[in-house]
Amino acid sequence: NGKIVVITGASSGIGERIAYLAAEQGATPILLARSYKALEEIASTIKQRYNVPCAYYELDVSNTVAVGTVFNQILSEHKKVDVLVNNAGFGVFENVIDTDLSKIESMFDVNVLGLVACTKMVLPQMIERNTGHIINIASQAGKISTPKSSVYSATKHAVLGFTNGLRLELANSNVFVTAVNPGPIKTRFFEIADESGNYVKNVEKFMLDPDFVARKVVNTMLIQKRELNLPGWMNMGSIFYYL
Ligand code: NJP
Repeated sequence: NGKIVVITGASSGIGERIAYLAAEQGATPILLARSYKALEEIASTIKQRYNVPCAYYELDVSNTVAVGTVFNQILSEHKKVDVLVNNAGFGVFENVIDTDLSKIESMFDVNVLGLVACTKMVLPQMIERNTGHIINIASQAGKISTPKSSVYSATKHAVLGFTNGLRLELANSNVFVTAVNPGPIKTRFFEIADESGNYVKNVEKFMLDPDFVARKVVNTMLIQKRELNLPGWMNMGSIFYYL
């Protein structure tokens, strides 16, 4: 399909799976993350397996200056961005009283400000071309809060608020904005989020497969016109309280 699909947080988990599945559909994935070596390997697999171009750039989305530089480079090298998947993110599941302010700042910097900064870089050319799709990976935690994830949950509430507002701003255009709200997914996410392993132990049997989530995201990318409820929001799995 030749679409240029930029994916943040493409070095593992859902982002990596989205890259493979987008390539399978004939898109050109552009991979962003801090782990350059991992991106290099994923890009090489994509080119061999799916015979599509694939580029990758090292980027910490919380560095807004770097976001500007890397997206300008992408736009100059690839001429356009058809789809932006704002997927980079992390959580720390701790009571607020035990959480360092630096970790709290970092969650907001990556999950919220980074996402907004990346969005701002692709919007002008999407509006100008009157086509494009911004897909924000939010969470069920963006709809309901649970103990020990107050701050993570606050960041995902912010993502949902931003997504809904931006969608209204673009309501008369052909630029779509979607939020994806998954429940717990089997990824590396919990190595940081849940050091004790207690949360994972409780929800393991309900966890979503990253491929399942990635497939929903890639199917959403392929939508060409506004359909019932889509692109809008998408819920998957449920929310758990066993912290
Ligand atoms: O987790 P993981 P997921 N700058 O850890 C990147 C949301 N979610 O796939 O930079 C740039 O495998 C990191 O790359 P690297 C979750 O909130 C998850 O599950 O190389 N990139 C890696 O590629 C998140 O928004 C669950 O370390 C940064 C990627 O982000 C999204 O799903 C449930 C970065 C994280 O991959 C993907 O998470 C839910 C930075 N500063 C929502 N920091 C779940 N797993 O249960 C991190 O509802 N990354």
